[in-house]
Amino acid sequence: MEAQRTLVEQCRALVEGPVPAYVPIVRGGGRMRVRMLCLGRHWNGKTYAYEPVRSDFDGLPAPPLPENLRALANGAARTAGMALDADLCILNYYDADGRMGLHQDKDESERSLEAGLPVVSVSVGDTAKFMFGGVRRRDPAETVLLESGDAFVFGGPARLRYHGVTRILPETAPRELQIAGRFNLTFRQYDL
Ligand SMILES: O=C(O)CCC(=O)C(=O)O
Repeated sequence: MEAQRTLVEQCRALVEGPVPAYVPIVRGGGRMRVRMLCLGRHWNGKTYAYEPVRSDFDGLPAPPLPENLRALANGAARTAGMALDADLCILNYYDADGRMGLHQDKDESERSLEAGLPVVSVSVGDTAKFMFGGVRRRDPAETVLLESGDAFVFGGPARLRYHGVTRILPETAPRELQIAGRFNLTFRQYDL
């Protein structure tokens, strides 16, 4: 719980920091239902490509990926039996109405995707209803409840499985965290 509390504080400081989180407008014109901050590299919601600065928003540089977060991700991957040297993280804040449509994480380098380097997802705060599907959009998806403190790792043949968040379950965060909503951090390794 102490580690979760520290992580919540760090996430808060990052999203309210000098390069604050924002609500991306994606290439179809839709507003995402999260506040997003990319660390290490910026994911551009208009081009679906990574870049050093936020050219789809305010031109500010993506803040560096903090070393303790990188170590957290690499350790979670190792625990799941996979190797990762995370170099970027997408930090999302979901309020009670937050969600994320079904998608694949496939904007990292071809070499990273071909090697099946895992995505490590770490959650703190309210529980999320997370959908985990197959490698084709039409494949059936299972629902997994991601609770505060959970890490979910998908790599190897699962690296390109579709996933998304259908709902946040309000007021399910541990009381000690004093948080309404949810932070999710997804770590990836852009290149080998
Ligand atoms: O919030 C989550 O659990 C999923 C986040 C996600 O899919 C992403 O950042 O690509």
